[in-house]
Amino acid sequence: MEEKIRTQKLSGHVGFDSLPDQLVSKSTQSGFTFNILCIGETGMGKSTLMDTLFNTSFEANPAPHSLPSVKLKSHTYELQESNVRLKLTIVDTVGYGDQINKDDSFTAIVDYIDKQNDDYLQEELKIKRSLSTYHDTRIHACLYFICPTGHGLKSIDLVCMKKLDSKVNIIPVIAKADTISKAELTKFKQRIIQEVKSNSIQIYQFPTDDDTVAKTNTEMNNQIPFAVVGSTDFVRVGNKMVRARQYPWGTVQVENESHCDFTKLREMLIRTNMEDMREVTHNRHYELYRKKILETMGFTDMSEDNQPVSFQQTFEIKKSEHREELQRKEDEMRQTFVLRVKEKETELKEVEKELYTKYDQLKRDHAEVKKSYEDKKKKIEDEKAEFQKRKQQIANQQLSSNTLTLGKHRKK
Ligand SMILES: Nc1nc2c(ncn2[C@@H]2O[C@H](COP(=O)(O)OP(=O)(O)O)[C@@H](O)[C@H]2O)c(=O)[nH]1
Ligand SMILES: [Mg+2]
Repeated sequence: MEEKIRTQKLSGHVGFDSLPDQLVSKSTQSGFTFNILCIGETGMGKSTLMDTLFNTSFEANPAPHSLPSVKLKSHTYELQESNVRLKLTIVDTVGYGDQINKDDSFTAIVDYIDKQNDDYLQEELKIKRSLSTYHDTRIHACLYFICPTGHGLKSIDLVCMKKLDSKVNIIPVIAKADTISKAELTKFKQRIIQEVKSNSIQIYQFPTDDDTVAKTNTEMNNQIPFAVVGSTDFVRVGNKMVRARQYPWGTVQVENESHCDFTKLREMLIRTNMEDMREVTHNRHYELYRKKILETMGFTDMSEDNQPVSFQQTFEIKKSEHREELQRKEDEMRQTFVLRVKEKETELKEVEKELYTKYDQLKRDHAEVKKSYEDKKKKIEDEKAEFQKRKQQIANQQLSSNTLTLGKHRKK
């Protein structure tokens, strides 16, 4: 059914033209959150660049080079500029690229990003949600620090960016750009862009659909990756103190556009597209994560016959499937049990039979032995009787011969 919507004219001022102002006032009151992930080898200037970007000094301790694995460390800061409050989280990849085997340098990073998305999803799925006060830690911008080798990307860079490109807004930057010459830098940028394209890595594109920023954003999109320089030192230029790096042959001013692209990065990241990155994170990257998780949990919007399925229906189907599965498992277990009992029974019967046969044999053996003993005993007794008889006979014979001899004497 097509819904017809009519355009209606108002005959006087109503007041809902204040809606954008209401929105501004409400957002200002609740404050903003922005989370940056810095990926790059130790000593690549990540911490320095963060200090330079937000014009403050965040943390002091530099990370060591000897960690056995990559760890992600996050720090959250409350910043305020005029009446706007920003809760900024900076996540650092400590130990990135320091191991001999760099094969899974990206795993810890992928896990971290997924975990932040999962935390948000769990909050969304709660019965009692508090999303308005929830501290959203999903990564809005991922600055990838490229080593200024002049030789193109390393394999660790390509692998890591490829793994992350559907999960986060990647903004590649050439770190320590003051260490590479101007001519080399142009070639280096071209090579990086070409490698990113040939590996079909999706890096974040500044939005060009809003007319007010379309022109600058298009221009800036063509200048990626920005070659940046960071510094914690200040140098007097004219009557102003500016962030700079001093060398024996001259000074590199961080905010000087002819020295490096730092101001472009700041303009794009903070002043023009911060909100877009927050939106893209929520609408694209988080949405993709959420879709994947809900699908693996078995939820779907459309059934196999292309009918819309509600959450409730899927839940019911899953429940009955689960119940059937349980029943099936129970039956299976019961059958196995009966089978095992039968097996044991036959086994026992077999043993019993064997025992009986053995017993019979023993009985027979015993009877035989007994019989042979009795035979022997009888034989001995017979011999004994014979012996007694013979003994008697001999005694009798002796007696009669003695009597005879005595009679002869008397006759003499
Ligand atoms: N030449 C140059 N050195 C830098 C730059 N940024 C930082 N450094 C230096 O590199 C070293 C490591 O910087 P750090 O910010 O601690 O690196 P992280 O380990 O990536 O956080 C420090 O001595 C910085 O002064 C840069 O843009 N150019
Ligand atoms: Mg650091």
